[in-house]
Amino acid sequence: MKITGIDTIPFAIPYRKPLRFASGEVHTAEHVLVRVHTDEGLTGTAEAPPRPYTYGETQESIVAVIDKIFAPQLLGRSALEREAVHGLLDRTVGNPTAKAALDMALWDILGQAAGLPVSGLLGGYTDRMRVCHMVGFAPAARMVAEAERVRDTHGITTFKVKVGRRPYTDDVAACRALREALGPEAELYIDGNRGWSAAESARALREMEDLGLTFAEELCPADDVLGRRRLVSQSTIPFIADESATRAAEVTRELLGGSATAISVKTARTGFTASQRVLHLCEGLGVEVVMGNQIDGQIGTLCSVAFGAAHRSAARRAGELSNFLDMADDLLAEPLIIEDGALRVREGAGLGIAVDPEKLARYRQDG
Ligand code: MUC
Ligand code: MG
Repeated sequence: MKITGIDTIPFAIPYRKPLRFASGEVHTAEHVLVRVHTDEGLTGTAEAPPRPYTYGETQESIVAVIDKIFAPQLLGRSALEREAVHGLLDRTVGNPTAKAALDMALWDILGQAAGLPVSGLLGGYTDRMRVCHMVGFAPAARMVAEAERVRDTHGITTFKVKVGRRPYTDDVAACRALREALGPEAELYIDGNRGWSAAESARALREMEDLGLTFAEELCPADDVLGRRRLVSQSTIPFIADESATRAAEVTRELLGGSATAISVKTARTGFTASQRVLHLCEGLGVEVVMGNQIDGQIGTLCSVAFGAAHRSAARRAGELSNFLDMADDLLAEPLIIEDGALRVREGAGLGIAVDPEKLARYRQDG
């Protein structure tokens, strides 16, 4: 099962409604479709979403690092030897979503070769995940209207609310409006993308104490080491590390350093192989995980739910799996559907990703 070719296809699909958060905003999904071909005629597929404000990658850098460094290393290697492949990829630092897309495409090939779904190969815990919707910055009334629409249309009752604006009291008011509108049965947590200082975060958490938040994520920078440690030690709810803990070693550092007490797992940055390491590390250390969203399209979301549903500890919480709903279109031939607040794993061998050739032709940017 030798790797004979790797395609990197940049594509752009506009968002109907941009997503805004403290570290950036997304108006168009400018992602890279990654396809790995083998000599036995199998093709593994995944997508890489550039997030310069989180990892420093761009669409161009993802294409370049795969075409110029990773593809020459991998061509001719067995698609089934993931450890050997990662040994080669890890000679290059950084570039997490480029590496993750290659990893997931290799798992897709493995599943197809075995005639089994990847989610089953990874663990097969369940066939679906409850969905959490991420609500971006907008005036409070618009955030409430979005959450109510998503709840009424898709049955979603868990919401991650973007915070980190100044003054922080605007975000406190938005969270309060969401709690009042959605009632006690809705689950709410917040993500600051490092927008506040530790002191602002502490004040905001204190003022939201009665809102019954489940988690707080990345409210202030992890680089403010002592401030963040003090905040986390005072917090009465688990504090999720997302962009401060993007690899297993960083997870260990943030948790043991007292800068986080829960972890966001994102297949977009750790694929399946390294996501399993992060997940098992968290299980061993006794901290909760949440399946996070890298503002994934439908292909990325399919990968995320395949991984989350495969594992008991990842399926416990609702996964952030719904932001593709705001995209004007997507590449999948058969669109994902969220029903009764849940998203199902796709059946069939591999990841079950079938790209619509007409849509790919319409949205690809490489002529
Ligand atoms: C999130 O959880 O932070 C926004 C920036 C990023 O890297 O991911 C998104 C969502
Ligand atoms: Mg986050």
